[in-house]
Amino acid sequence: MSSHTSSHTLPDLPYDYGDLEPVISAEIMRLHHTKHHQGYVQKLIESLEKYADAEKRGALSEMVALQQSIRFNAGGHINHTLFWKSLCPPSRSQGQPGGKLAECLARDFGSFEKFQREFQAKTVAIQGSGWSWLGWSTQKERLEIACLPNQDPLSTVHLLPLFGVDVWEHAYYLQYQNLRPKYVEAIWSILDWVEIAKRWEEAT
Ligand code: MN3
Repeated sequence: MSSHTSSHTLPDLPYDYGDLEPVISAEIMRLHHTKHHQGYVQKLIESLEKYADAEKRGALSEMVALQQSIRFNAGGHINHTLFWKSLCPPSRSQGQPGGKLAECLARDFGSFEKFQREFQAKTVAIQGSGWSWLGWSTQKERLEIACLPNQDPLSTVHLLPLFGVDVWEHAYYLQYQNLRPKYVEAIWSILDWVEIAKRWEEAT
């Protein structure tokens, strides 16, 4: 394995699997991290190795054929790495942001509650598997909500991700079954706004 591809590894969680209960069960967290996220990392490494090999041989059609797998698995790795870091135990969550991020959310959405309602509605309405995000547009200098299918990372729509909600069924089905709105509603109480604000301040 080349040093280039072996740098992609499953990150440790900043808390234990059971720490997000009762919002997300330990069982979901363990499977999501050690099976799903690990799977994206593994397939990303394999696809990048095949790509490097095809590139060495100048095999353009093989390179193009590998791009979908790289997009999907790299997206999965990027998205989940951000997801884990944006969450925290309910006892540590601040409920809503403070400081400049709170001001910017109020400027761009009217109020935190209006942002929350819009985010909730758009997230619940995603068809099939995907993610919803709060992102920062460097070009427009404003906060935006974006919903993307599959594992497409926010960079594909030229936004910097601040936090995302995974609405693949593997993220909630064992606990919430078909009730995606209940899962999305509950996730507000485990967002780490200090971490999210830090990410935004680094981006702006
Ligand atoms: Mn997932």
